[in-house]
Amino acid sequence: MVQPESREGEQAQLPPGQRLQRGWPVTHYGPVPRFRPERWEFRVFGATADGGVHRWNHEEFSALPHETVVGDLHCVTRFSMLGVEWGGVTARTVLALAPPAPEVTHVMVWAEYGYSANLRLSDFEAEHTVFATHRAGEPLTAEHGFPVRLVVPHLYAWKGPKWVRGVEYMTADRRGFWEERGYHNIGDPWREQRYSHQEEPGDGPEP
Ligand SMILES: Nc1nc2c(c(=O)[nH]1)N[C@H]1C(S)=C(S)[C@@H](COP(=O)(O)O)O[C@H]1N2
Ligand SMILES: [Mo]
Repeated sequence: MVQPESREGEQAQLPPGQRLQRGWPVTHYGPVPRFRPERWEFRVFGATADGGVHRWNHEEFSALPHETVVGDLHCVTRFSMLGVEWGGVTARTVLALAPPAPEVTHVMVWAEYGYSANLRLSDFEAEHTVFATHRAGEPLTAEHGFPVRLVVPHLYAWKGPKWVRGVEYMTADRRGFWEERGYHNIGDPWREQRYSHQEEPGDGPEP
């Protein structure tokens, strides 16, 4: 039997070892945090250019320039979603509003309950890296990260914390939550960088 052409096209867009997921499963460690708008803020701290902490409350963050980005989601447990429409604030907008010091090489993105993911500045500043508030025009649901989750379409999805609360600018690399627990420091699905034992010299700090 001949496969419909769209399936073949989608297969070609899947990184090695991944399969297509219909629908949108919920995947995370720990409980779903409750959103408390009066306590919520988005903080940029660490090695900022002006040495200060930049903060936005929910109303202020919601008023930042809103853009739409199309990007995939690849979970290291092997399911992928292709061509998802995300709406929100691009990492480039955050970098422009809260510039990093020239020495910054990496960022740590922090979420509720201490979840974190480290990224090279080059991955963070990619044009499709987005602090998503919406998916396909609809606000995110609580389970998918409301009010804000990061999406880094070219890396495995653990690099995109749900329930983001802040970004730390770093002048050296440091492992985040899953990177400390055996997952690859960089996490490029096209190179199948799943586990820290696959790391090569220069891919990250000592595990
Ligand atoms: N705060 C937080 N964000 C997280 C995780 C988590 O455990 N905690 N899991 C990550 C993983 S492994 C995946 S695959 C995606 C799943 O996003 P989804 O539940 O919206 O599909 O969220 C990522 N973001
Ligand atoms: Mo995942």
